[in-house]
Amino acid sequence: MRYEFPKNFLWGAATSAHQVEGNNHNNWSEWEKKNAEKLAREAKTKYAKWQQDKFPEMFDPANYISGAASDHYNRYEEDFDIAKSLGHNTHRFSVEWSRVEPEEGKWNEEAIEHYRTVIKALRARGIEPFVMLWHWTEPIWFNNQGGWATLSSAAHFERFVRKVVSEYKDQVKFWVVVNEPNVSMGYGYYVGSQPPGKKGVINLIRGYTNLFFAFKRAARAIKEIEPSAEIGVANSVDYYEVRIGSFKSRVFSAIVAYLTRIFLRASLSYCTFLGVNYYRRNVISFPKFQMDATKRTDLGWEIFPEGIYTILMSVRKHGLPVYITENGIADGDDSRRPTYVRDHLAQVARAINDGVDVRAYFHWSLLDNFEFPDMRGFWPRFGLVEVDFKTQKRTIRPSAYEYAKICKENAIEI
Ligand code: IFM
Repeated sequence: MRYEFPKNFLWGAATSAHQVEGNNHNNWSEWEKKNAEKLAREAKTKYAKWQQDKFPEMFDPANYISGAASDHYNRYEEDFDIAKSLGHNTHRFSVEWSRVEPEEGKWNEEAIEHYRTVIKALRARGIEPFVMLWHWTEPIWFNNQGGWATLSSAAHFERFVRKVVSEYKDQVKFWVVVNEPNVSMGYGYYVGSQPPGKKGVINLIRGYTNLFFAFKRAARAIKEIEPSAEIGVANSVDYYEVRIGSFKSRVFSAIVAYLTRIFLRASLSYCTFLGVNYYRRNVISFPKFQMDATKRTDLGWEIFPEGIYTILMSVRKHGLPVYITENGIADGDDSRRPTYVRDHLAQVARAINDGVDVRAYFHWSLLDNFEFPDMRGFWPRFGLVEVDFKTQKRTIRPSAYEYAKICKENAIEI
C-alpha cells in the first residue's frame, strides 16, 4: 500500500555545529584534550567485546578529539548540494555560541556572517533552515563561570539568542532553542562523563533549573523580536518499557516517563511546536532483558520502530504540531539503516493516519560525525553520507537513496 504524507511535509536531516564543523574552541574541545587518553583506556570496560572487535579505533585517543570533524564549516556548500540532490527540503543545524561570542559580550562578526551565508546557501537550494540555538557546547568563558550550574547562565544565553535571532530573523522561521536537555544534563551534570563533567543530584538540579530559565527567557525573547517565529525544543523521548510485574511496572513507568519528560511538559506553553527525538526502546526488567542481536545498532541500542508510533500517540494530547527533530542509527556498514528508515517512517505514517499532526522528519544525521552523548567520538557512524575523516571525502550511502525516494515522492510503500 502506498501512503502519501501530508502536503508540505518537511524532509531533511540534522547536524550540530561541534559534531560536524571542525576546529571549534569551546568547553568540549578543552575537555577532549584533557580526557582523550583516559577515554581510550576506558573503552575496554565501557563497550562490549563485539563492539571493541568491530571498532578498534575506540582505543585510539584521536577518536575522542573532534579536531577537523567533518570539516562542514568549510564544506557546507558541497554538503547542501548533496542534501538537495537527495530531495531534502529542510535542514537542521546549530549556531556555535563559542564562535559567535568567543569573549563575554563581544560578537565575532566573521562568525555571524558565516552563519548568514550558511542560511542563504540553504535558502538558495530551496531548503528550509531549522536553527538550533544550544546543542550542548558553550564558550569557555561561560564554562569558567560555572556553566549551567550558575544563576547568571540564563541571562548570558538570552543575550546570545537575542543577537542571533535579530541577525537572521528575516531568513529563519523555525528556532529550536535547546537539544535533549535530559540527555545533556544527565551525562554532563549528573554522571559527569561529558563536559562539563559535573556530578551528583545538586548539580543536576541546578543545571536543569538554570537551563530551563534560560530556555524560557530565550523563547520569550524570540517571540518579542519576531512574533511570527516558530519555537520548539528537541526533546529526547525514547520508548521505555518496564517489565517488573504489572502494578510495579505501571508505577515505575509513570516515574520514568515523568523524569524523562519534565522539560518537555514545562516548556509546552512557550513552544509553537513539539520536537521529538526518537532512537530506541529501553526495556527495564529483572533479570536483565536480553536483546535480539539482529535488532541492535552499533551502539547496542535496540531497533524498535513501533516505539516511535507509541511516542507520537502519547504526545498528541499536548495539542501542538509535532516535528521529528531526530531519528537515526549508528550503522557503520549501512546494513540496517535502509530498513530502519523505512520501518520508522511507516510508523510515522501510521501515527499521522491515527490523528497525530506530524509535520517534519529530520534524519540524524546528514553526515558521519563526532558522536556526542557520553563522549563516544568518531567510531559510531550515524551519517546518510559517509565521511572519510582522513580525506574528508563524502560517499552517499545506499540508505540515503532509500530515504531520498521517500522524500522526493512524499510517500512510502507500506
Ligand atoms: O549525536 C547525538 C546528538 O548530538 C543528540 N541526539 C542523539 C544523537 C545520537 O546519539
